Amino acid sequence: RKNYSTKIGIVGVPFEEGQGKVGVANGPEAMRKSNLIENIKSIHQEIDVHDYGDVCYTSLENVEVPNMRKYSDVAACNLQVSRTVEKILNDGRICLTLGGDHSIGIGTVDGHIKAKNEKVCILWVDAHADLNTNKTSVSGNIHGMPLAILVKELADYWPYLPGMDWQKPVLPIRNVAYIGLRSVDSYERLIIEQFGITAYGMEDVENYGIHNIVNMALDRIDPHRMLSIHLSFDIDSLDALEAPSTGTAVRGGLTLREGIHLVEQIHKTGRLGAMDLVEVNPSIGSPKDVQKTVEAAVHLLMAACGYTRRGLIPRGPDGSPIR
Ligand code: HAR
Ligand code: MN
Ligand code: MN
Ligand code: MN
Repeated sequence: RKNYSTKIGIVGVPFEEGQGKVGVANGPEAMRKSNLIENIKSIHQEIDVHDYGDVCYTSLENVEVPNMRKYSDVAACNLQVSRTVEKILNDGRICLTLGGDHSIGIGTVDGHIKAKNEKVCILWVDAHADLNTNKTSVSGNIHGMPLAILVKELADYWPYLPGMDWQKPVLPIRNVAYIGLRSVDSYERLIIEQFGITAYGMEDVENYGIHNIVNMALDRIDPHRMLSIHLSFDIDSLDALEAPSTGTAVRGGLTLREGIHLVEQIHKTGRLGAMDLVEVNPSIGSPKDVQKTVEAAVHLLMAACGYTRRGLIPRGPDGSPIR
C-alpha cells in the first residue's frame, strides 16, 4: 500500500527580481486571499496543512555576475527558499511553494534535492524552457535560467557564482522533463537536442493527450517509480485565455482542465514531494483577468493536495483511500 501524504506545508516567496515586471511578488498574497488554505483544509478531514508564512532575506552586498540582473537578490533569496523547502520536507510534509517568479525554482529544487538525498525528478511545466545561462540569455532575467543552474551537465558553462556555494549542480539532466513548451530560445533548443532532454511541447499534448504525456514523461525521468517528484508549475504553461495575469503569456497553451488533470495524476502517484506555483502577477490585466488566473492557481494547488473533481473520497491507483 502506498503512502499518500495528507500533511501539507505552504510557503510564500514574494520575490520578483528574477524578471522585470512589478507585481509577481504579490502572487502569494493573492493566492492566500483567494482562500487557498481554507480550500485545502476542506478537501477532506485528514488533511493537515501548515502555513510557514513568507520567506524573507537580506540582499548580499557587492556581488554581481555579468548578464544576471539582480543577481545578489536572487542568490540571497534562494538560500532562504532552499532552507525552508528542506525543512518542510523534513517535517514530513508535501511542500507547496507560492511564487514569485520562476527564479525561485533554484531554491525549491535545491531544498528538495537536499531533503531527499538527490532522489528527485523534475517535471517542469512551462511555456518556456528556463534553460539559459548568462552567456545565452538575451534578457539577463534569471527566471529564464533556473534549470541551467541546477543541472549537472551544464555546470561547466557557468562562471563562479558568488554567494551560491550552498547550491551544488547535482541534478542529472535525464531526471528532467518539460511539458507545455512553446516559446524556446535557439540556444535552449540546442541544449535540449544535444542532451536529449525529455521535452513535450503543445503539439505532443495534441497528439497523445495530457494523460499519456504525463506517463511518458514519468517513464523517462523515473522509470523505476521511486523518485520524489518535483512539480514546478509555471502558470504561463496554461493558455493566455485561462491565465492572462502573468509576465510572459503565450497563446496556444494548456487548458486549465489539462493542467488540473496533470496535477491530479502526479498526486495519484503518491510520490509528489514538492510543487511550485509561480509567475502569477496580480498587477497584470483587469480585475477579472487576475481573478481568473488566481483561481486557476488555487485549483492546481488543490489538485496537488488530493482534491478530486468527482467529489469522492480520493483513492490511489491501487484503490486505497488517500488518508
Ligand atoms: N527565454 C526568455 C528569457 O530567457 C524568456 C523566459 C522567461 N519567461 C518565463 N519563464 N516566464 O518561464 O528571458
Ligand atoms: Mn523590483
Ligand atoms: Mn518558467
Ligand atoms: Mn514561463
